[in-house]
Amino acid sequence: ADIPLVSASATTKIVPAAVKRLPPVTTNVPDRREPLKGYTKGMIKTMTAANSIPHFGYCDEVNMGELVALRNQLKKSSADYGVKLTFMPFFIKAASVALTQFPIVNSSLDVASETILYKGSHNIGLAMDTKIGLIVPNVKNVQQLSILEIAAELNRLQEVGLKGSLKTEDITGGTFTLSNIGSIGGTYMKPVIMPPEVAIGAIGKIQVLPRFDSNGNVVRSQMLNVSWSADHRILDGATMARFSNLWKSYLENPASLLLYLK
Ligand code: CAO
Repeated sequence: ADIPLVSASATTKIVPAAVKRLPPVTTNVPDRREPLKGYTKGMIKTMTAANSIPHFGYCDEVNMGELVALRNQLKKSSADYGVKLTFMPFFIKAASVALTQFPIVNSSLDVASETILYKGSHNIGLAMDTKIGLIVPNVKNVQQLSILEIAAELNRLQEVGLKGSLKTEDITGGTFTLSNIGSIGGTYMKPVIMPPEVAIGAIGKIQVLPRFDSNGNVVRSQMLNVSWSADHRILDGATMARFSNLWKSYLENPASLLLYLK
């Protein structure tokens, strides 16, 4: 049987009929000015600062077949604990294990003191789409957490985030960010780094596509795209490619992650 890859809402076709009420027909809509507030104000500040970072991009695709099957197996056990298990906890844990090998991807550049600060904690941020705008809470100390614990913390952040009541500690202290736009749609993206971090990854939607297996046969494959942006002042393409290869290897062979779980 086909495994559902995205929620019904994410796969629902967008048809004009979905717009319940026709917009009023008028050619005379006056301009409207609205004061900036809340998270939008914060986003202006952060993204303007991000603009001073020389970004470079690196993209790849990941075969999600094994992870899709594994998550399906584990969903029920997680639900027994009242925890919803999506792909995010795996993306986050795989990133943390890969960051252990590439600490510079989890660092900050201090231009004034000409130093690089390697962060001990993997506080992995996730871009979250809420009614009040984009917010980026982070899961603290992912290096110490099981996948179930990450999932539980994500559930909490999502619940509190959707209510608009995240605490300052939830949205500060991030050291690396992932943006799963794939829960909405899309393949590639051009994510913007959250200063003082030095890298961010954007994840597209899992798609069923034809790919060749090792025997040269075309097989039905569940493919996911990742788009990294990194600070080219201290990171180079080769480092990001190696980091991405490692992250990808944990997702393509999720059993290999077991070796590093605490
Ligand atoms: N491909 C396929 N399916 C995906 C998917 C992907 N990339 N990402 C999520 N899904 C699935 C989930 O597994 C879940 O499926 P089930 O219902 O079968 O369990 C379903 O879609 C809904 O997931 P979710 O969105 O509730 O949870 P999540 O942990 O995957 O993602 C969050 C959480 C907060 C990252 C997401 O809700 C969100 O806000 N994404 C948007 C991020 C964004 O706006 N980025 C842009 C920032 S720059 O402007």
